[in-house]
Formats: sequence, structure tokens, C-alpha cells
Amino acid sequence: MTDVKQVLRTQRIETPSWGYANSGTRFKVFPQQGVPRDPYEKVADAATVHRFTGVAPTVALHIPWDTVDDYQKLASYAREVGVGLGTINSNVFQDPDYMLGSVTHPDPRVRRKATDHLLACVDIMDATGSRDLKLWFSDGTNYPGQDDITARQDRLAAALSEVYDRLGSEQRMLLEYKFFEPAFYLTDVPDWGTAFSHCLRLGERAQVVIDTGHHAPGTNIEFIVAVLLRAGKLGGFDFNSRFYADDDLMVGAADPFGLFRIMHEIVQAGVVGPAGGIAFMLDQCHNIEPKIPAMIRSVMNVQEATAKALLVDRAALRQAQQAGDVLGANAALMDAYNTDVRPLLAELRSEDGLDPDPVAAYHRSGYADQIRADRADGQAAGWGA
Ligand code: AOS
Ligand code: ZN
Ligand code: ZN
Repeated sequence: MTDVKQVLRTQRIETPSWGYANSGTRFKVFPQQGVPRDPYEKVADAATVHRFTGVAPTVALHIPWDTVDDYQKLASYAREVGVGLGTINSNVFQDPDYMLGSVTHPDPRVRRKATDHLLACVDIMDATGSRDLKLWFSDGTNYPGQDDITARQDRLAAALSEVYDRLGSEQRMLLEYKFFEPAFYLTDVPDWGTAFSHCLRLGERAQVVIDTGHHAPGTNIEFIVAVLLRAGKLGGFDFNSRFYADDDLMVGAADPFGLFRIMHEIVQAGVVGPAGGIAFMLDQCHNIEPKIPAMIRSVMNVQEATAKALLVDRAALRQAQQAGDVLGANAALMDAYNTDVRPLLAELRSEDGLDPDPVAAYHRSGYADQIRADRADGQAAGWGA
């Protein structure tokens, strides 16, 4: 058990700035009281999640949603409140110029503008000290024949190369894929294979990021995890859960067993902690639930899945696998999955000076009342605003 706790102590989960802001579906955004009015307040909320969980020491930023005049100042504020600034997420999907694509757009002027934004994100990384640039492209087409598939891949490759060449020696490019939305016929980076082939060509510091909500229903995500790990090309995760599409619900809410199966591959490869080089990020929107406790719950869900994966009796599993004992091997996984790890995690937190129940501790802390009062005036920073 000491070993399991030791590995859990190395775990780091990055929360997304946009998960603290107002968000919604295309039908309606239901504003909540006390949500952040600017990036500083998003950072303060992320620091609160870290204060109660102890395993969420960084917050991902999204540009331009988190644009500030002075990024070094934001970084030192983050340090003051106990967190660091993490991954920089670029945005080449909201400007009206990008209707037909960003870096794959047929017009070189639009491609230039999109690539310049990505380069500007690297400048921000230099100021914040961020390691990772996360790229998600909404690029795609709606109708067969609308544009040349191969030419679009070439344009994408050219932009990625330019940005990759601009990275510092300690910085990485994380390329995200998604098989659908917002384009309906073709997406330019639809799957891990496309992302992988671009990253392979770019070099070592270009890695694939898996958003757990970006696959066709029934896709075996842990297989993708294992294949990318084996190739040294898994850069990180955007964790969330989904029932239907890219729902961005709390990770572990829809399919805790799927999350466990992913973490089993991670544990097996020995890459739970930061030395493993995998960025464990959340990419969630809390549309109807209170945001900070939802984030705390999500962090705990990842911890629980990790603890269960760490409990797998690997010797028994290997033995059963080698003996061709199908049911025995499956039982080794299921025994771990069916273990209630909540007492173990409560014990771990108490040992580390945290409250054993982070959600209850948050509710008792008065932080929710305080932000409701402090942020009553002014415009809330919205998702996409
Ligand atoms: C979009 O579907 C992707 O998941 C993006 O990673 C993300 O939701 C967006 O870029 C917010 O940063
Ligand atoms: Zn994502
Ligand atoms: Zn997504």
C-alpha cells in the first residue's frame, strides 16, 4: 500500500481555465453567480481546487480567452496563490476568417493569420514558462469536393512545421484530434493516426494528445493509449466524459471503467508521475453544475481510477495472461476495479495534511460565499469570451 500511495503522491492533474467560467450549449448559457471575471480570478479558483486536492498544481490557459497585458505578472500571481500556469491552448476556431479553415484555409492570407496566432502562443509560453502548446483545429469541410483533401494536409503540415521550429528546446507541441464537429463531411485532424503521422514527421517534441470525448462511440481508447505510449508519442490527455458527442462532462462521470482502463495502461507503462512526460489535463465545461466542486470531483475521479489501476495484481495478471487463463486475467483487472479506494485516498490526504473529503472541505471553507459576494459586480468571463 505504501508503494501505491507513493505513486499517487506523484500524480499531477491540470485544470482548464475555461472550466471555471460560464459555459453552455449552443442553445443557452446559464450564468452562475461568483464565476471569475478575468484570468486572475480563474487562476484563483484553480488554486482553490489545488488547495483542497493537493494534486492540481497547474492551470491551463486559453488564448485569446485568457489574454492579459502582462503574462509574467499573471504567472507570478499564480505562484503567489500556489499554482503554476500550464499548457497554452490556442484558438483558431472563432474568428470569422476561419469559416473555411484556419491553417488549412485555401487563402494564404488566412493561413498566415492562423499560423501567426500559433506563433504568438509560443511567445506567451516563453513569458509564462509553460512547457506545452496544445493545438486543436476545427478545420474541415462540409461537402465532398469542397476543397482538396491532400492540399489541406500539405497546408497543415507547413503550418505545424513553422510552429514546431519556433519552439524552445524544452517546449512541446501537443496535437489534438477529433473525428467530428464542427465540420460534417471531413475533419483535417480526425484521428490519432493523422495526428501521429504529423507528429512523427515534425520530431520528438511533437506529441499526440487524446481528448477522451473525441472518438466514435465504442472506440477502444486504451488501445490508442497503449500504441502511442509504445511509440513514445503520447503527450497527454484532455480528460472529460461523454454520453453522446463531445459532451465535456466531468471525467469519470459517464464511464469510470473506461477511465480505469486508460489508467491501467498508464500505470503499466510507469508514467503516472511528471517524469513520465504525460500531461494529464482536464478539458471540461460545467454548464449546470457548480464549477469549483465539479472540478474537485473530477480531479478525485482521476485519482480514484489511478488508485484502482495501481491495485492491479500485476504478477497475477501476467501469470494468467501467459497461461492463457482468459477469465483469471480478466478477474485480476476486475478485482482491482471493484475495490473501493476512497478510504485509501482519504488516508493519503490525511497523511499529507489535507482534509480527507475535499468537496466537503471546500463547502465548509466559505470560498463559494466569498466569490459570490466579491464578484457580484462586473461582467463574468464566459467560455469563448
Ligand atoms: C475541442 O473540441 C477541443 O476539445 C479543445 O481541446 C478544447 O475544448 C478547446 O480548445 C478549449 O480549449
Ligand atoms: Zn480537448
Ligand atoms: Zn473537445
